[in-house]
Amino acid sequence: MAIRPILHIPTPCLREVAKPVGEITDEIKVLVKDMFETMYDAPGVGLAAPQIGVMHRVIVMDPAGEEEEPRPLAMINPEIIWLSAELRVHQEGCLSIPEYYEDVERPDVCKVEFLDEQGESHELTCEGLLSTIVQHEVDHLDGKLFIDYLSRLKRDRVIKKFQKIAKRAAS
Ligand code: GNR
Ligand code: NI
Repeated sequence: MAIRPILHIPTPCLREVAKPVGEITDEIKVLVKDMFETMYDAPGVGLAAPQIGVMHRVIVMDPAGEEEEPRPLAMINPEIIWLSAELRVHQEGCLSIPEYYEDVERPDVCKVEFLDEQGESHELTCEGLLSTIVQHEVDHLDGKLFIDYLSRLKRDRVIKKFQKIAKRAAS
């Protein structure tokens, strides 16, 4: 197992669409293990494969609080098949946009269909924090980030800040 480096904006692959997983090979199983290790090390409550530069439709999550038992959840080829009309605001952050947090309004409840690591198909109704995380992670698979839901002013400001950081690191 390995902790893999997490990419930050403006890395281009964070804006690309990830490809569906065909066969669940050993390579995919190692990817899932590495993603859990990377997520728990960060620490974060979710991670999408593009955040470590792998353009496959794989996400991992753990919505458990610090005092609770871990609840690891891995989804391959997740598809959101239903969203509630009712919306809810959660404060979001992203490991690819470190130390930046803003409120985002999203559907309160979602239903997601996905494959587990054994290739078994599941349907799960998600509420609360898990619903937010699932929607945030599935967005990553489509090159979308939570800052895309903010005002242009806020989004441009945070993008500029990270562009400067990247330039400084490259020089
Ligand atoms: O660790 C994370 N916390 C979080 C908080 C609110 C809404 C979404 C998230 S996901 C984030 C980890 C991450 O960047 N996943 O892609
Ligand atoms: Ni994120």
